[in-house]
Amino acid sequence: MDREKVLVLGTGKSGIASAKQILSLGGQVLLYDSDEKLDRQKLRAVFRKKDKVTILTGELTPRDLVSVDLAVISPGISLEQPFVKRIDAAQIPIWGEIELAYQSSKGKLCAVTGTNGKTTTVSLIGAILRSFYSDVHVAGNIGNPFTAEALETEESSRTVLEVSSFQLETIMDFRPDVAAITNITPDHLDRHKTMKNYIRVKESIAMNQTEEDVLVLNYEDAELRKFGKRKELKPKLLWFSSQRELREGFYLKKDEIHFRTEEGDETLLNVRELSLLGKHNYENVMCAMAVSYSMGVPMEKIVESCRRFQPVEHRIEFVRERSGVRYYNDSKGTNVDAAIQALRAMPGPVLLIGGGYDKHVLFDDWVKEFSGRVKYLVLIGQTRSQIAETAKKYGFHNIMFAEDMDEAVRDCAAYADRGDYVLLSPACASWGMFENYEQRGQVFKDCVNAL
Ligand code: UMA
Repeated sequence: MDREKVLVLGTGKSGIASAKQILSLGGQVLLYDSDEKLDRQKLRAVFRKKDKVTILTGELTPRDLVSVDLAVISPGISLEQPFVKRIDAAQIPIWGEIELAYQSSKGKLCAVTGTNGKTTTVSLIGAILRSFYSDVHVAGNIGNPFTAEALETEESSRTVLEVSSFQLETIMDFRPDVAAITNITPDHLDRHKTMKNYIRVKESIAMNQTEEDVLVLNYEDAELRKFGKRKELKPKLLWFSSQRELREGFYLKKDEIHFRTEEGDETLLNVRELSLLGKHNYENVMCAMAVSYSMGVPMEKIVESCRRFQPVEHRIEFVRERSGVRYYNDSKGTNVDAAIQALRAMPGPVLLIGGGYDKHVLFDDWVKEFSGRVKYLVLIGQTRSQIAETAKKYGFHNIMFAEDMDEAVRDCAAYADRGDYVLLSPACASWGMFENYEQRGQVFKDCVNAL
């Protein structure tokens, strides 16, 4: 990287962290963002005066590409963008932020992808690894760019990464010692166009793995079961299942998590000892156990950490009880499958807040779960009419539209009876109304606490 000229695309968390990594390695940075209204002075102030950073905004011209050795792309930027195609046509290699970090990282690496459960699984793996290893890094899509951690790693480090499909699109040599895919259901089809593409991208987490590596897969996901049978797949497979006893692997039997190997069957814990709710969470726990076990953590440390683990923020997070009504924040329920899991985890009647940014997916599977569970549906955001139409198609008519989160929360509070559950689980991304799902969740919690 020494003296190389690197074009960094995007000035969000990933772009800034990538630029800093390149500068630390002696490179020079052209930091680009399509947003021409960006405050360049504010952005420049993020760096030291002596740093070799040039900021470019608006249109990227052919002149900007002269003598550029490498481009590093942020995950939120689609490869279909005309400026990205121009960079590609100029034969400048394009690495994802994850790849840049990987090239400089040391120690052992595990990486988790999948449509849902990534954040909970990665947080739990982080907690388990910390119970045994002293130098642990938790990074990636979870909100802490890998490039912000990579140069801090040593041979003794253990890193766990949450990896999104956006990030996997631009890997090259990226090879985790242990990889896991939690599940694959429709999401981000506005970007990947077809389910086939989306599945292919998710599965590429294992593309550079060898016989020395481990791949953890969910046996109950039809796509993953097919994937695991492919002949060209090199890593050792470790399965988990919430539905059946496996000959080898982690599985749920009634309320107990078991681990079976050639040496025998061991009961590890009862799910009632966990603070996490719902079957999907038991799958996350088994996935985290399988990854941590493959990373060398002794089983008793794994079990102890699972027992102590608390749910992550914005994922079926209990907010408060008011007048006998319990409020849950599932702002991280940004797609249909995640929203179904949250709905299934509620033990009583639900007043559901949904809707948001349009990712071009269908809501039928979500709506089919409403019967016998949802009392009222309060809709916000761009997709509210589409969701309302889908709900009516299945005979569900208790629907209200709200202009903002405050109105949605107040509507729910007004219609809820003692013993009901108010759940924000939108089945959509937050963009358009909020900066990200964290902000949406925080606004929800503020509105609930202000009741
Ligand atoms: N930009 C352009 N041109 C474009 C599009 C975007 O210049 O055509 C610029 C924007 O003006 C902005 C920057 O790119 O300045 C944003 O980059 P980014 O969207 O990659 O955002 P980051 O802040 O770098 O955050 C990213 C991830 N965001 C996305 O994948 C959209 C974060 O995941 C991640 O936590 C972070 O890197 C650290 O790794 C968020 C997410 O929503 C949580 N992920 C999706 C999900 O979980 O479903 C995949």
